[in-house]
Amino acid sequence: ILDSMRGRMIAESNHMMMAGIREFENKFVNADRILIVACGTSWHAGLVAEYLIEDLARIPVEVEYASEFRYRNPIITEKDIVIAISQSGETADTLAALELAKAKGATIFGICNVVGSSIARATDAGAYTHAGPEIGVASTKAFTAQVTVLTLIAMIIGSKRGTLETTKLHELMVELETIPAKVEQALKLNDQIVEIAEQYKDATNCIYLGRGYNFPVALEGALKLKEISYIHAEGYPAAEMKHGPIALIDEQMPVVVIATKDSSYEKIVSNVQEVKARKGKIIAIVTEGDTTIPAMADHVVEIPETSEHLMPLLSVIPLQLLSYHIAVMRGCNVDQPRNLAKSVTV
Ligand code: F1P
Repeated sequence: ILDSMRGRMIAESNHMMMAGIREFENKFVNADRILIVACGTSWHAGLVAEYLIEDLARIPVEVEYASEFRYRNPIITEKDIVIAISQSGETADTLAALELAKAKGATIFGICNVVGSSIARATDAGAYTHAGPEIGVASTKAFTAQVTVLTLIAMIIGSKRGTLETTKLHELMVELETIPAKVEQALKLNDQIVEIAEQYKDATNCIYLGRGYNFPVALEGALKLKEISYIHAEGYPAAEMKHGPIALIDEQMPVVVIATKDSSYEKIVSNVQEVKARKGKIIAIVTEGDTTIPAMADHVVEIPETSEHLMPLLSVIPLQLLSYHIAVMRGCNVDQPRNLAKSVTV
């Protein structure tokens, strides 16, 4: 299965004239460290990759805001692999970050959606996401495609390095095949999300909480709400809430908790209890069949079960739908939000 998957990736990347992952495989396998540079949604995909690569391939990963990278004299060596992620492939900060890393001798792998874009051309190798054109300014399907490519990379390196056991690899490959059908299922939540959006369309603030693989998803959910509906929203690791943001919680505060069944589930139950005790309005994204968190939540959105490694591919969908419907109800232009550019080239 792995070979066929790898074959598919190589066929894609060769087709698009990027060198592809096969030629890069040994570099990845022998890397001491992987640095990921990106902005916005692509940065959130990079954070998912940090969990994936460290867990499955046991290579240290650092995820950097490309917009900050060059201002702090970063330590980069020839042994580093830098993954630059960008939907548009034109984001000036990401391009500048990869050029800085390249000048210091690092090898650059690109993950871009737009074929022939500036970032794709500046890399040593890479993979296109082929998500199709993002019609709107805010990235949505690009996130899913970026996370998918990064998942495959983590699985391939993990299996090559021997850190990902064959049985576990096989399970993940089989599960990955089920994801398109599960995405379809998650999209059927649309009508339910319209009802939730109706109740929160006039909110002025919103908190998103997640743990583990769902932490970057919490950040992404908050970013989508800010970008297209102009509601102030912040995402936090669920346990970070008690280090400050908990002061914000009262009966007016919607709190979106991404609490699917995974290794951190028990911990997030206690975070939900803390929100409940302060009368926050809980919108819980849970795994189908869960009963513990639904018993405490004001709204429950059930998504299909999957491996925690693949969960961001599903858990982001209700959050994207929620932002979309709230934005439409508020009369915002979801395709062309104010002040935002599709490619931030300055
Ligand atoms: C990065 C990004 C997007 C965001 C908006 C502004 O773009 O921050 O994530 O939704 O469009 O730009 P990119 O480098 O992935 O093209």
